[in-house]
Amino acid sequence: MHPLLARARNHDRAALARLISLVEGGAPGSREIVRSLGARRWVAPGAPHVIGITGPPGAGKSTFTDQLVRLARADGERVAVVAVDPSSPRTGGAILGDRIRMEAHAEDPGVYLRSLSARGASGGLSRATGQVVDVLDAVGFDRILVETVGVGQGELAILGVADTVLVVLTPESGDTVQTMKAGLIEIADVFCVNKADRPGADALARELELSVQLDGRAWPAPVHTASALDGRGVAAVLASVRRHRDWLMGPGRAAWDQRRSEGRVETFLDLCAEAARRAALGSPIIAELRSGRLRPEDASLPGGDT
Ligand SMILES: Nc1nc2c(ncn2[C@@H]2O[C@H](COP(=O)(O)OP(=O)(O)OP(=O)(O)O)[C@@H](O)[C@H]2O)c(=O)[nH]1
Ligand SMILES: [Mg+2]
Repeated sequence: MHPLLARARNHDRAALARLISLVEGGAPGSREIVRSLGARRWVAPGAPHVIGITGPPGAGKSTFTDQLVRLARADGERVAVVAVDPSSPRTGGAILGDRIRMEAHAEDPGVYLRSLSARGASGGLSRATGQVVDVLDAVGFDRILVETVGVGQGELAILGVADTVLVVLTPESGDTVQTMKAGLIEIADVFCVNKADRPGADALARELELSVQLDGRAWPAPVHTASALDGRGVAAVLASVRRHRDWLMGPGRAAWDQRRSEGRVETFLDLCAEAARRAALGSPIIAELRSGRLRPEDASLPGGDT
């Protein structure tokens, strides 16, 4: 076992942070570490339970995540939070808010919060996310919450890593929902219309409910309204999230297998892309391109042109 992993398992946060940085950066040696982790999440659903939290910028994902952490801690679960690319596409304020929230848990060894940015992960952010989740899994966290900004394409990557996807919307998300409805229904295991203290939450929730019914998925995503700011409705959302996990462990096992099999392929493709990029950066072609002697469309690709 890697010495950092052994220390991280013994609740050494500094060791855990270093381990995550190694894996996040994707340095060649880190593959060996990931290989040795024996992450449980690839084998069977349930332990750990990986929850993806996605939704438009500013929907309240971080506030919601914080409430979920409090509830899960109250139940004695060890919880880790991975905030993926919190700086994008929004700026300063959100990160500062996340940092303040993180500090609130700094003294609690049962909570670990970490943000990952596209900058820290050379190449594939979704590769880095999955492998960081593997680290947290190997260290023994029961719930791993992964927050990503999305409603578009970004959140599709979360399917490769999350067991349960919670989509957080707001009453103002009506237009987004109109255009994205099919995509949302496809990825959401639980819906939450947050900021229900504002008008329009119930109408949006009813609309979503109708769409879920019409879609007829084997797991019809429950639709909730909540207010993360004061915690109202959050416990009901957590209950649905837990029910979804129970479903995956029983009748929904085939759906889980399907997601994991896609996750294996996606992770591999990310690793390939990263390796190709690293190899290309080390080749003389780069200098040719810089100087203008070569155009990108004329440079030969590793693995052959198509
Ligand atoms: N009125 C109201 N405001 C809320 C609620 N939940 C969160 N907010 C506010 O919405 C703003 C954004 O909250 P965040 O939790 O940072 O949202 P986010 O989705 O994580 O944002 P990004 O990570 O930047 O996409 C903050 O000012 C929160 O205080 C809610 O239930 N009601
Ligand atoms: Mg956030």
